[in-house]
Amino acid sequence: MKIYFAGSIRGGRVDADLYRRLIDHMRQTDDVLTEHIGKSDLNLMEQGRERDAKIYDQDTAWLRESDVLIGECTCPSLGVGYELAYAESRGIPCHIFYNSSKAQLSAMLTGNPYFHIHPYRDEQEIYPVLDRILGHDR
Ligand code: 6K6
Repeated sequence: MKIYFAGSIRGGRVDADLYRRLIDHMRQTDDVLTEHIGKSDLNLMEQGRERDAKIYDQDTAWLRESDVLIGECTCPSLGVGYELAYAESRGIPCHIFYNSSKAQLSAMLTGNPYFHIHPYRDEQEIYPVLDRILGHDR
């Protein structure tokens, strides 16, 4: 499966290590188009109109070719919210994970039955759910 993994960049990098572990797990079996989300590269934050236009064009192209969007939404991010709405408008299945002991999700996500919402309290709960979504019950 082609997976679009969405996680906060300019919204805050507090969960970057978690993103990297989730991406590493999914890469064992599937194709994660957005591996860079888990990198601890400070250039991620660099801004510039032309650079941002390229990021937008590339990310929306990847989204259109994805089979599924997996979002980690504990750290709120405008970009991830946009990607979720973009994926919904194109009928791409969206699975949203968030740590319910650390954050509350926007009602615009929890109130929309299109989204599959997966609250968790411990990271280890995520992996079997991911495996099931990707069709790899272990
Ligand atoms: C260079 C190398 C790696 O990353 C960069 C530059 N920044 C971005 N590159 C790719 N996608 C990005 C970048 N900044 C934001 N995004 C997309 O928006 C990602 O797909 C994330 O899921 C989402 C994060 O949005 P913000 O609002 O938290 O930045």
